[in-house]
Amino acid sequence: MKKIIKYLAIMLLTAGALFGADKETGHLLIYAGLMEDYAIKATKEFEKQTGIKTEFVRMSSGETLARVRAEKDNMTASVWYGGPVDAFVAANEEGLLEPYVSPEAVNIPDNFKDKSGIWTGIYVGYLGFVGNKKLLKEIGVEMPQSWADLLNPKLKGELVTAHPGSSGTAYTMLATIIQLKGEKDGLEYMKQLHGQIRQYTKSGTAPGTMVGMGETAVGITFLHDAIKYRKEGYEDIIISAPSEGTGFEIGGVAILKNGPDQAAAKKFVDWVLTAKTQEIGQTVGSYQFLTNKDANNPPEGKEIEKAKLIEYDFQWAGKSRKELLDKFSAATNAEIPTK
Ligand code: S7P
Repeated sequence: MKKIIKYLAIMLLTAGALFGADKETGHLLIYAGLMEDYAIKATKEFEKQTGIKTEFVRMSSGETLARVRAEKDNMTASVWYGGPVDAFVAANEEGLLEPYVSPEAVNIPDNFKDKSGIWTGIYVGYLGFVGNKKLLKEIGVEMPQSWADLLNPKLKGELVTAHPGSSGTAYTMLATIIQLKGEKDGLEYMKQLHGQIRQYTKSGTAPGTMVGMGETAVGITFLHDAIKYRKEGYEDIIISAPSEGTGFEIGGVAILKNGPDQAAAKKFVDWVLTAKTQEIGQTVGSYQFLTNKDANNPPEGKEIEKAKLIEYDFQWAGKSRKELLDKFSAATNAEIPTK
């Protein structure tokens, strides 16, 4: 009897290897780019519903990209969950992602997904400005309403943004400026903006809390994050979207190539694309617009839905990532912060 069971087990394993069955370990590690509280809630819920032990590490986009590059031959996570898809496009250029067209992707409009399943969009967020109304009054400056306003000499040393090398938010800013103004003028603008900056942060969400706490007057960030912080008690927060037009993110999900549990990874991707899962975000203050056509957007989005958006080119932005970052560094000498 023992011999028969052993024989059957060997047959099953061989068939799996021959027919490319997905590896299954019952444990899923995720690299998460969205807010920590959102990642906690989503992974707990997924674990509850599927029984798959699910853990995550929260990192900014540039950090995740560096990590998956370093782990190319020994990937420890199976899914990349959240963060602007420019970095996913860059990762795919280096062969770090496994295409997967989820059956759930039929409910995601074509402009929010890669057609070969390299990444699929889960939310959309608009870039803009966050200001502290008390501080702005103190220094006698109106809340900036345009990219040009950020160069107001009175705002020198009052601006905070993340660094585009570490942060997906800030890379969205850099790619937005280049798409709006062209490379030459765009880099010149970044150089002038650099002269206004008090501090580059590692994460794109940090400027919102710094402004909320009154450490600095203005930040560049995703507007839904500023709304979250205002609702959480930073009452002096005000927001605006630049009148020349602004960039936006598609926050994505993707499967990492050679990740240890491809079967659980696929289940997770199927699950996060459903309307019900996407609606989890707003229960913990993540107010992005949702990509599933049946999902209910958070009412908090109403405040920003009229922002003027540019036709942001995610393929171009992802493929140009290294080149643009090199040019940004040459123009500004700004160093990537460690925290
Ligand atoms: O979850 C909030 C959110 O703004 O965080 C991501 C954001 O880019 C922060 O990551 P970085 O530190 O890499 O900038 C967005 O995808 C998301 O909407």
